Amino acid sequence: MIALHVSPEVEDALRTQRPVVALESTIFSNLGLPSPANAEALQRCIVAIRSHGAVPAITAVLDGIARVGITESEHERILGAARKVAERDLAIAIGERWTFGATTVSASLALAARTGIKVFATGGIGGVHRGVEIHGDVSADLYALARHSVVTVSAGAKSFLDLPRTVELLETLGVPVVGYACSEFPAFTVQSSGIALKHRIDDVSVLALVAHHRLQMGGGMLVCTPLPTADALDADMMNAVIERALHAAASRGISGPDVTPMVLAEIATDTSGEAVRANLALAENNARLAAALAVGLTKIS
Ligand code: PSU
Ligand code: MN
Repeated sequence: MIALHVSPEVEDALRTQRPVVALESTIFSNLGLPSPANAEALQRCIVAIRSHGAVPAITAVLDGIARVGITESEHERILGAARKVAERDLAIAIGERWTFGATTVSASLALAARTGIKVFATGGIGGVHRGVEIHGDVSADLYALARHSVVTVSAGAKSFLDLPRTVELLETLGVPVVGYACSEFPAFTVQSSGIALKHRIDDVSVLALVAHHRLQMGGGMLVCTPLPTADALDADMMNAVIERALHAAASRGISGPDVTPMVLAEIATDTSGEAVRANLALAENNARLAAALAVGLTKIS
């Protein structure tokens, strides 16, 4: 058993079978979003979850303790300088007593599963990086999605990834991918990647039933929803920005876990904040759907 602390509020909600939505902390840290947009993102996600009557459970490693659910007075710490904690890093962050380890999707799923939380919301999951045939970089998020019995809600995967390969690998790993009110895999700040999804569900209560059965079988599931039209960015514009950002990362010799934070920062600067605004909107939108799904799940079990 790992050193894991669940907040009294989250523990109480789980014990009384009320809806809980887990959140990662990388997106809210200095690795995910620039300040002060990160504080706004955190606030909007929490409000979206609470307004549905669900309880938010932010995951992080604070002072060497894996945490699920943090108090409002600790939110400030989530917005600060972080070291990235993927699932493989959890034991290291605990053993070495890291001050603030920001959990990625994979680490959050591991903690959520261990705690008994069924629904998790993020912005966009990690996936197969472009140029994988050269460097082999594939996010551990995909394997965590397959292994942990938690439903993830996201706006697809980050658009600077190789999205066709990401969708293929999810299939190989046996992860059901369902579009909520969309027929194509979303591309993060862009509404669609053009990749057709096998499954589309428009009704949250049906989605909850599907999620229920999947969780019973063991293993996770990905529910995708595109960001609202008003906040979406143009695909051609974003592609040009992404090309530049990836080129900048490569020419500085950035690799491994440092790629995602660096590329996100480049894109933020290059779009003069437009991508950040879209990122906030999609994170909030995902949190809202995740809360509705968590509520739907409590009505089944
Ligand atoms: N999506 C965002 N912002 C982020 C990330 C995703 O909008 O900061 C983070 C998530 O924590 C995700 C991680 O799990 O990037 C993936 O990193 P990598 O590609 O190194 O696996
Ligand atoms: Mn990687």
